Amino acid sequence: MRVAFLGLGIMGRWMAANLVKAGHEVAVWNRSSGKEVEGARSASTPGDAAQGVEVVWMCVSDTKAVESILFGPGGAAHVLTEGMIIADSSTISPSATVRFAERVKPQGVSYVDAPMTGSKIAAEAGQLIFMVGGEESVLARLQPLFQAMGKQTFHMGETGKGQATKLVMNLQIALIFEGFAEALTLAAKLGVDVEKLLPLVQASMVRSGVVDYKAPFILNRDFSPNFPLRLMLKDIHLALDAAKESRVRLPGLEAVEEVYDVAAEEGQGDMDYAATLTLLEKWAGVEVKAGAASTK
Ligand code: NA7
Repeated sequence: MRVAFLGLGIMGRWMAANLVKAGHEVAVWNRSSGKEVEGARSASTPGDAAQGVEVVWMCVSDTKAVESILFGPGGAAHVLTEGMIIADSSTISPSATVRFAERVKPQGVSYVDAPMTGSKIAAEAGQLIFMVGGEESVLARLQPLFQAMGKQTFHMGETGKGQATKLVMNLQIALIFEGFAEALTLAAKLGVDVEKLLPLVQASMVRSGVVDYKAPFILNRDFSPNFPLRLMLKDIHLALDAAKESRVRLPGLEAVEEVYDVAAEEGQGDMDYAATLTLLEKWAGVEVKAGAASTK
């Protein structure tokens, strides 16, 4: 298929590369220059990338970024033609997604929200899991692209439901990781060896994919970004906004938001969200270390 891929960040560059690898004709665009994908045409604007394609796929930071690459100067919406599909793998506001879809509908353009789970490693391996909102027939047309970038696609309902689902998924990741990080911090303070604790966690009902994924990074003190803290904080804000719009209270997530706010203020925004552990450690005066629990 002819695809425009907009946004070559941590996730997007691998997704676009996998589309090229699968034999699709890809034009890429990124806001800042110097990011390219081998085998893809580098376009000068989102509109230039979208010229004459069947699908415009986006993967940028936030709601404002999506709005600007679609509707801003040089945006993709200016060159859309009947029958084209817009697919958005950014994590953004569900209500804004519905508004964007309504804006392009008169041009005969279908809009699918397709945020994903699985971080950098899954993007690189083409093993992402997509949660998708949109019409069944449009999803069917996108199957070759989903297959090139991911391993599973879950159809959650009409446009906007993919984003709503993503927020409730990341709400759980943030709360599960916070529980794990707080447990490790208290364990260190109480003198429980983390290397003895982890096999117990894995053998018990406490076990989770989040713990499986994050524990090795924590033991290596590797907080380089697989999923940057600033993006998890953005998703926490999106979930709290959606909760407010629908009059739902989320006291646990509100508490976690404060931890992320402080961590971001302390300059950890570009580190992995697992770096929130170091803030808990600082407050407790301990460091979680393999082999021994030491007091700083
Ligand atoms: P990254 O690695 O932070 O990449 C973000 C991308 O979004 C990157 O290409 C940015 O361009 C682009 N961006 C950010 N703001 C804008 C604006 N205003 N206009 C156009 N492009 C913009 O994020 P990930 O790849 O990890 O994640 C992408 C999304 O998937 C995000 O919603 C996650 O929550 C899930 P830059 O290179 O900075 O010029």
